[in-house]
Amino acid sequence: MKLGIVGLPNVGKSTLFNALTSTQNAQAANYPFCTIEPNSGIVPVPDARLDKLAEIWQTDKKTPAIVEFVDIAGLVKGASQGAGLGNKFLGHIRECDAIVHVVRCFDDDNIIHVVEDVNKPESVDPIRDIDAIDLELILADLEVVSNRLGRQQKAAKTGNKVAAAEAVWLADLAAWLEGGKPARSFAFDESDDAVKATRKELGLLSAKPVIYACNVGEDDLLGGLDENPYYPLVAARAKEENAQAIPICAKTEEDIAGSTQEEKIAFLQEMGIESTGLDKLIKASYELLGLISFLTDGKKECRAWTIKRGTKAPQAAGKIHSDFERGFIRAQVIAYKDLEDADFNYAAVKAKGLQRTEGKEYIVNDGDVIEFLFNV
Ligand SMILES: Nc1nc2c(ncn2[C@@H]2O[C@H](COP(=O)(O)OP(=O)(O)OP(=O)(O)O)[C@@H](O)[C@H]2O)c(=O)[nH]1
Ligand SMILES: [Mg+2]
Repeated sequence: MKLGIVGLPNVGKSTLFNALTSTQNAQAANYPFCTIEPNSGIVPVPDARLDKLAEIWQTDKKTPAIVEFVDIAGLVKGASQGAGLGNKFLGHIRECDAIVHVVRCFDDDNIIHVVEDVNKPESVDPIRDIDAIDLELILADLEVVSNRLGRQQKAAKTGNKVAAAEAVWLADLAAWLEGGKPARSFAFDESDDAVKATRKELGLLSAKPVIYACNVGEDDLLGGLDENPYYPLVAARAKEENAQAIPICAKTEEDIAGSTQEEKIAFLQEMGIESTGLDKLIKASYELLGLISFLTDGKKECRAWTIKRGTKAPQAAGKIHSDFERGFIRAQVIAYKDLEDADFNYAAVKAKGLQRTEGKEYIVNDGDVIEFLFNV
């Protein structure tokens, strides 16, 4: 599961990516840093619950959940027709499960802003910019959908009923995209397995879930963004789309990424903010992918494990070891919140009956602290 960092050229995508990945480098975590490609990096997911458990247990090893980000080169208007670096980069987006759309929300005359033509600088206008990127994704999708529609219409003429049924909704989808609307807001018939399968096969770019990362100026974070005219526009747009807009100053984040945790906390206190935009962005990205964490704890290791929301106990156990899934007997579960409320007094939690015994059908919740019993 990975997120592609997408946006117009020069809006701060690589700056954000560097901040994301060098945080990881600086953190000297207990698992190897993993650069899959130069433009792809694994980033630990901040989790205060895991930090607390590690502290309580004085654990030897703390292993956070991770999420992968890919820094994709800037798209310009016309990319779907091959302009700029064009289709190659649309291909990179296709391989991602979700999109972090970086939108320029800072003023700086020294940083050229281009939407269409590298030789034609433009003003900062986040909504126009979002539309420009969206349009490229939509046009790329329209091509994919139209091709398939053509094929299915042909097949329908030879009496293929399945193709005929598909052609009906593909035509609706094509009209939707032609209207400039992204596939993510199209009403796919989710109850129909054939529709779901085709949807997956199409790999539509504009259907991918999105988070807007609003790259604000260095001074904007002070004073709670009151001075920034652009962020509210993106926030409103995101709201319409049921998406999130997260303000972030990529440059500042990059500057402090190499600092120690203590230095960062001091810096944030000075700024009067709780956590950096980067932390929020990573957490929101993880959620956007439909991922949650369950926790295992102990002196040897405290660890956050990644599962898809809705995963049942045996499959969650299988993340730790396939034997755990195969020989699953039951799970001993404490909700993190219950531990916290009891001041991490495990005996008290158990005495209150808050350690639950769960079986094969149990759907694991975010923040469950679990011990699996198995037999192979
Ligand atoms: N003032 C200011 N400048 C920024 C900020 N974020 C990035 N920049 C500057 O903008 C320029 C472009 O940043 P990049 O991160 O390379 O932009 P990009 O989106 O990766 O660009 P392409 O890969 O060319 O599409 C650099 O000179 C950055 O220092 C910011 O928050 N404020
Ligand atoms: Mg870049």
